[in-house]
Amino acid sequence: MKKTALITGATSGIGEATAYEFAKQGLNIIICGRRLERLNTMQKALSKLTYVHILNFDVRDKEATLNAINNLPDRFKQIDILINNAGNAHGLDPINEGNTDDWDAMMDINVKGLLYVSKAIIPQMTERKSGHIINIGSSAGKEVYPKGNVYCASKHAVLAITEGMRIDLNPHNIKVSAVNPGLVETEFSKVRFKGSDQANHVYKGFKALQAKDIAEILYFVISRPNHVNIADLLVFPTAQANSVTVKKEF
Ligand code: NDP
Ligand code: 8X3
Repeated sequence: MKKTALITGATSGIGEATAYEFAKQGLNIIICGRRLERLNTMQKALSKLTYVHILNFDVRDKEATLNAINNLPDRFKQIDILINNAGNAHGLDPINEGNTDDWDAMMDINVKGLLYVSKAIIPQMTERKSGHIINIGSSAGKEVYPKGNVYCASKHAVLAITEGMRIDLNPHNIKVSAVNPGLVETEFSKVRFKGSDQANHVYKGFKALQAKDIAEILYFVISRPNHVNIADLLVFPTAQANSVTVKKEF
């Protein structure tokens, strides 16, 4: 039987590319996000390849999240793979100048949103004694860089939650993985810099990772044999050595 994957943050970047990759590989997919128009367009395109269901909710809204996932149609009720990808950075400021709305957004979406989605899906996995949860962390979850403060904290939290999940879900035969990318050229910087021109410079002068690169890695991670769990994976563009060392040529 075809497996079903639920992908949060599927309306752009890594999540969107993952939806295309998984559909191409024949998985049924549930694509989630706030921008309904994009979800509709994707559903139209991807339905040619597989069964696609849309869930339109904000991961910050606990009730909406639980309701959406608890009321899936029969064909999509069994979720075999959860890709916890929804998230963003909001702002890049020294801690003394940080905006509290940005802090709220990052902790509420990247950390609490991931927990709400997981809370809605884990019970069916523990009951079946199978499933795979992949949390999209970041190199920012492994090291802190200047002005990254709260975004880095949110991704450090994702890594801690991933490790906690792996321990607690171990008796239930559930795989838990973290995939931690470095610089990926998506809408990430547009969101971080709130549409300002700064976003246009982030990926200049080197070849950044593309969303498709991460999508292909995610398919590799989910397609290992039952006894193999890729627990933690860090991936940089070749030009990047760590969060602050990037070889740029202009
Ligand atoms: P994008 O901005 O392209 O995608 C972010 C996705 O998250 C969108 O689909 C967006 O959908 C969704 N999202 C954001 N806020 C919410 C919310 N409140 N409720 C529901 N969905 C939400 O960025 P990326 O693809 O780059 O980011 C995906 C993940 O990868 C994030 O967790 C990010 O932290 C992580 N990451 C990114 C890196 C990069 O360099 N780009 C590197 C390392 C990790 P919508 O707005 O429609 O709701
Ligand atoms: C995104 C990568 O370096 O912009 O998580 O924080 S970075």
